[in-house]
Amino acid sequence: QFASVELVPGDPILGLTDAYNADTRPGKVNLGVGIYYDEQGRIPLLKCVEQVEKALADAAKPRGYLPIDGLAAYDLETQKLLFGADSELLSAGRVATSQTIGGSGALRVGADFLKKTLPKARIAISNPSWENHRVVFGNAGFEVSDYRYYDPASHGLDFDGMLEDLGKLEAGTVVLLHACCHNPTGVDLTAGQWQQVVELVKQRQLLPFIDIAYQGFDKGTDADATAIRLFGASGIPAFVVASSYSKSFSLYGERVGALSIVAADRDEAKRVQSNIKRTIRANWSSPSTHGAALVAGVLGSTELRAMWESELGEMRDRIHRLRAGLVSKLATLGAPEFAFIQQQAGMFSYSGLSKEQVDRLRDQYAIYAVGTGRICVAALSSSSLDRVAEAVYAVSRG
Ligand code: PLP
Ligand code: TYF
Repeated sequence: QFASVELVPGDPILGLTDAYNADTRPGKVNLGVGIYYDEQGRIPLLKCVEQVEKALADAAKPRGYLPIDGLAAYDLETQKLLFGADSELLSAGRVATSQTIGGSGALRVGADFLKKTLPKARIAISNPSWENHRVVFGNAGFEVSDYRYYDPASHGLDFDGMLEDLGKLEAGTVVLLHACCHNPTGVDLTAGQWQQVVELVKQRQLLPFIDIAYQGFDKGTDADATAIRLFGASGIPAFVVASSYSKSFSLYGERVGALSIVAADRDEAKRVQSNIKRTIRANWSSPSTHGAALVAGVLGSTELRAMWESELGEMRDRIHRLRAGLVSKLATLGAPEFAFIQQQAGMFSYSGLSKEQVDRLRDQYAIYAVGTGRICVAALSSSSLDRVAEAVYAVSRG
């Protein structure tokens, strides 16, 4: 039956972790996968999460199914975090939110819904983007194009190119935007640039699809949602948000995400939600209970929410310190040209290293990075930083 099935390549980023795990060299460093590690090289278990977890265990309950669109308290808290607790979109009932299997599930269900509702629409993603964007929207039947984004010469944003490319898209085209902490480049828009994008999107009647997987990892939970807040205030009739708590709650394996669709009014939002539920039913039927209970438990408590903001702030500050440390060490070694790493935001940096240099990092120094030169700054530690800087310096000069 399956004789003609061919072997397809695995995920290149997850494949790096396999190679790293099999590496027996001491001092090896994995800067491949997008995971935040603490100083001890562990994935943190946030104290706020642990408290809710203990309370849940003490009051252990039977596990019925959740509704198709998830835990109501989770959806509500998610809306407030994304759009702002005092958002007029929320008081007007214009946002339809569903709990999803991670941010990935939100992208997939959002893509399926859009394909069904707007079968002729195309999608444009940034060049480069998270590789899964192309895969998910392609599998949902979309023709995927890209708009200019990263400028290799400045290691920053090609904003003119971005505006020019967005300005050429047909009305009704879906535009995938990273709200903050762009994966893979670490290059973000300023609030002023976002406002220009909002105006262009409005004028060209494009449909924004905002992916926010790192809220709180650059400036803070509100500032990192600037794009959502500006689109929310813009008066456009519709946009989509796929969000993830994988990183911000350090709950990767719990698969906690959400899809929020902004509609023109309360009635339209209800009709949209009924369709989203049908799409979810055809995918995973209903989401899982535990992760959502953890997040809702934290966000629903004033005290635990403050604790979360503080723990998230510690992760954010530490990433900023690691960026500064890497840049300063490289400058001391004689490579001041890496200063741009401090301008980039979030877990990732496009280091500017070539595929060949990345290969040398791995072969000669047991340092793993993605072939595109993407490094996960959040996987450095004060103990690995000097070694990484020295290796980066060496391959950049060799
Ligand atoms: N979107 C972006 C830009 C990401 O980088 C990621 C995860 O790496 C996701 C979405 C998906 O997140 P999740 O692990 O919650 O599915
Ligand atoms: O590092 C990255 O960009 C991601 C990591 O279900 C990842 O590809 C891994 C597994 C997953 C989602 C994201």
